Amino acid sequence: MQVKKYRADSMKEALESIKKELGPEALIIETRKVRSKGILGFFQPLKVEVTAVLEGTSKQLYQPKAAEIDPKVMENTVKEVARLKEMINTIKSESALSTVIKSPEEVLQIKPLELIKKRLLDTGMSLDSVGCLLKELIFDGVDLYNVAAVENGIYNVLKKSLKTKAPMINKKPYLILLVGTTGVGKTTTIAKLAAKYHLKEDHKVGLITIDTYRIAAVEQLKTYAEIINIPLEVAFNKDDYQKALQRFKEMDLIFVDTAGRSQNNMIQVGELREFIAAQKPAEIHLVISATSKIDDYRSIVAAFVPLGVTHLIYSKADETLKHGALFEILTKTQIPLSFITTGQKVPEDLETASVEKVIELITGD
Ligand SMILES: Nc1nc2c(ncn2[C@@H]2O[C@H](COP(=O)(O)OP(=O)(O)OP(=O)(O)O)[C@@H](O)[C@H]2O)c(=O)[nH]1
Ligand SMILES: [Mg+2]
Repeated sequence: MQVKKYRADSMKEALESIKKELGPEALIIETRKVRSKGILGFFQPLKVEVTAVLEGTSKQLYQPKAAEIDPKVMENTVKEVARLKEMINTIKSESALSTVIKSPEEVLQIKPLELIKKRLLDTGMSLDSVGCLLKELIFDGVDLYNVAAVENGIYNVLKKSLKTKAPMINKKPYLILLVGTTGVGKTTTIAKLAAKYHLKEDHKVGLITIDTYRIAAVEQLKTYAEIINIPLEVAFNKDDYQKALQRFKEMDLIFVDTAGRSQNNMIQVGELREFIAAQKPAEIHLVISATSKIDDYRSIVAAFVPLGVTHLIYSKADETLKHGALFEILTKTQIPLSFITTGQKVPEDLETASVEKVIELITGD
């Protein structure tokens, strides 16, 4: 009896080599997916390893002499035997394959996957998204039995699904609007951004507020503008707004603070549209708070994105440990994240978004 292991890129290739070397009588006794040895093997796709045996006795079977058999019968028998052999080989290769490709239910019972699924669900990510991430691991050929490989695989899948982008500032004046629901941190974030771009990066920055519904709102931004030492214009209507823009035409950057709008009040959201139509901003950043509920994110995105949102800002990241919803929003909207805010302190609690930081937030690592 001859036993031999064959490694190939696919089951088909392995079976062809077996057939060529051992002949069609060879039996397949084991198939498994293996990784090439060494550190480089980790980055290679998995290979198929098939163990085949050839029974020595099969060659000594009784062979009738040609003369003992009617030639027609013989011809038919040879054809029939060939057909049966082919059938058996197909069945063998299919059953061999089925040990490699498992059903989704079985796949999820593999320990490292079960663990990572639980961890991702704990972040607040939806079952749907977790399923998609795990499916990507399988497509990427990750060794699902190896905890480190699964963790590394998840990192890579997250990395390719998430997008971040800082403001471009490629023309003058570069007009950026911050929009969002009430109390998410728009005004505080504008103060942090103004300090970053004026004090740290030496840009000429002007602030305009169109949030004139509350005296306190204007006072709040005025205080920040005075501390940072940059000009602030208050616009009660579109006319004021255009005049303010005109006064700031020599600025490098203009940030516009808007009133908090309920995503459920389309009239309020519509008022914003009028200002946007009066002067098309270079960028519109939608501020979403880490403390919102997942259902709220959906309606917020649905109400604000049609205004022409170009970036997302994730605020109040310090107020929760669960950031799975951020993955949902970024992947569903495909809008890049520009900044993350991590506290009430102006200007320090602001971070320029990076994919690594987002992954760190989501996975808690
Ligand atoms: N913990 C935490 N609090 C924040 C953060 N950003 C803002 N806040 C606080 O959230 C509250 C509301 O912030 P604002 O900047 O006034 O929010 P807004 O979106 O301008 O609110 P409206 O103009 O009323 O819609 C304030 O108490 C801020 O100090 C943050 O990143 N983390
Ligand atoms: Mg405000």
